Amino acid sequence: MEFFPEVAKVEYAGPESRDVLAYRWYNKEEVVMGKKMKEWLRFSVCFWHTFRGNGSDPFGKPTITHRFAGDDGSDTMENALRRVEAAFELFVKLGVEFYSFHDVDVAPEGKTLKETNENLDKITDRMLELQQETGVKLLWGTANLFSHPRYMNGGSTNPDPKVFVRAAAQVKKAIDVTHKLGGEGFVFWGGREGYMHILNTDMVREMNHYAKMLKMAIAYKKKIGFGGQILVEPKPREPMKHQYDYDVQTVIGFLRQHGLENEVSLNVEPNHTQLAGHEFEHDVVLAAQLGMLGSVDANTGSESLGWDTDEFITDQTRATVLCKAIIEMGGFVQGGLNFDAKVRRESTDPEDLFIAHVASIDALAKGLRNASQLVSDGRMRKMLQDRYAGWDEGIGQKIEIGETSLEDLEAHCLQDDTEPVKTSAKQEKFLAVLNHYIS
Ligand code: XUL
Ligand code: CO
Repeated sequence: MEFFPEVAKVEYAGPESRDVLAYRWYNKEEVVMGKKMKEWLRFSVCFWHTFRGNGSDPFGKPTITHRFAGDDGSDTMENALRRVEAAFELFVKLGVEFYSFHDVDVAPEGKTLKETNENLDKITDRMLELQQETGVKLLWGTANLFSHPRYMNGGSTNPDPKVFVRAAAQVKKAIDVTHKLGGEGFVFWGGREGYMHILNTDMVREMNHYAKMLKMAIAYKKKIGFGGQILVEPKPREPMKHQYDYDVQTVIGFLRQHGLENEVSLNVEPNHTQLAGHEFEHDVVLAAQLGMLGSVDANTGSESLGWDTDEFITDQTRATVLCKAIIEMGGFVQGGLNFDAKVRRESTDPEDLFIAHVASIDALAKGLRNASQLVSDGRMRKMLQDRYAGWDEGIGQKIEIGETSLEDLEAHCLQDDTEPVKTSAKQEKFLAVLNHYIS
């Protein structure tokens, strides 16, 4: 059965095309800077927004109740099985090679853990067959430790150890099925790992418990020979008032505090970065430069709405800056660009799901092309190097290699007490040069 009869396979048609269901820039086998576009970009469709999102928001009921032909909107095993068939049809029609999911996205929860696990086994058996039939692979799996009421006070950071134990059992099973499906990663997104009020919260104890959960996951991964990366996805708030995985810098500090920096890498989502008060690209660039960028949840927020709107990236400038960071780190190893993005509540046609992915895939493919020229021309790199050139020689170099004390620098200053020459930061020039690569 065809689940999206209204949409044909999306093909590369070149820049002259005016078809919103064709690729103008994403020519997956084409080589850009020594690698195929599909290898640089490693696009992934997320299961939760694309197949479980229903358009509801804090003010309104679902607007999207039937995602695909035959979707009866129910949370039954029959519909779950139909849903995975529909999902693989969408992946194949888009030509995307990866997907991601939470345990609860694909299989209905049973009355007991045992029943839930059996449901998950059955559905993931079919997913494995579909992977083998289509060649589509799993980018990462994750356990949803935030939707069920039992997790209202957190999963790994819950004041009640009984909830922690339940969360651990769920994490174990989610790692098991991710391993079975050959997933390249397993994500921890701490949606409720934080607090609503500081007065009723023992922050340090909660964060230590969170580290314990990560350590057990790493131990289990090694025990079963799961080769995927363990990832933490930062987000500063929403649903909680404060979340422990605030942003990249905070998470790296936490990982180093617990000796986990070599075991865990980061899944960075630009919309979360924006919620932390940074620019769209800040966390991606920082994590990439620190060698900690495992994967990206490719989306963006909206300047005029204060919450996590999870929009598809369609802006070429943003796409170019994002791809510049990916090229400069040499590309992903096990990660990719996962569309943790959703169509608007008002976009209710099944074809809108396709149009949204195609628009973002193409914007990012154009971003990759732009960034490859920007990086290979080396003009901006040279401008940056020039700005820091003083550190490559003389006293600057001595400070960098740790050969100086405060007394040395005082002596240096007393000997040459002239004012530093004012040097322009050239921000507008950097932006002008960036624009030379965007057309
Ligand atoms: C929520 C979010 C999650 C994670 C996976 O803001 O980004 O969907 O990506 O749990
Ligand atoms: Co995300």
